[in-house]
Amino acid sequence: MNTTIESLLNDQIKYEASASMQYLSMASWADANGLNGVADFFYSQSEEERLHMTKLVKFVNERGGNVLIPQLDKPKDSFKGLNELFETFLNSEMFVTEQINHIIYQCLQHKDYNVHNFMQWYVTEQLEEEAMARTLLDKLNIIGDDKSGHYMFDRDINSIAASQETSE
Ligand code: OFO
Repeated sequence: MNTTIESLLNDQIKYEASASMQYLSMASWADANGLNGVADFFYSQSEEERLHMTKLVKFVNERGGNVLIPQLDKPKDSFKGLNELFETFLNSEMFVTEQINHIIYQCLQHKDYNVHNFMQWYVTEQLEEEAMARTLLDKLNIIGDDKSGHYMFDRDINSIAASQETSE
């Protein structure tokens, strides 16, 4: 495997792992603040990111590359409220999308069409996750500081997320 691509895939393993830990921290914050729907949503996002990480680990190994399991920075664990929580979610997804686009670009530069093909799954996944994060943050911006709005957002978040997935 080309060493530049191998190193980018190892970086991506770290980003997926960091997103998983960040979302676990957000789930725990929501759980501790009585927002059970939001907590469930982020527990499941955290699991998804872990799967994205594992998929990369397996792929690099299958291709005979060298996987470096990374040390992670401590995730953010305090939030002023739901808006900050979902801004963190959107920023994290936008960051990951940028990194994936960078890998795609480098695959084309190095003519690694195999990795390019493998990464298409991540491109689609990022499109969906970024759209979901944006939709949820838009809804929160409409709700503003209204407490009953936050109550309903927490009650409905998992059905909003599911309907977004089925409409894609
Ligand atoms: Fe790994 O899909 Fe989002 O970040």
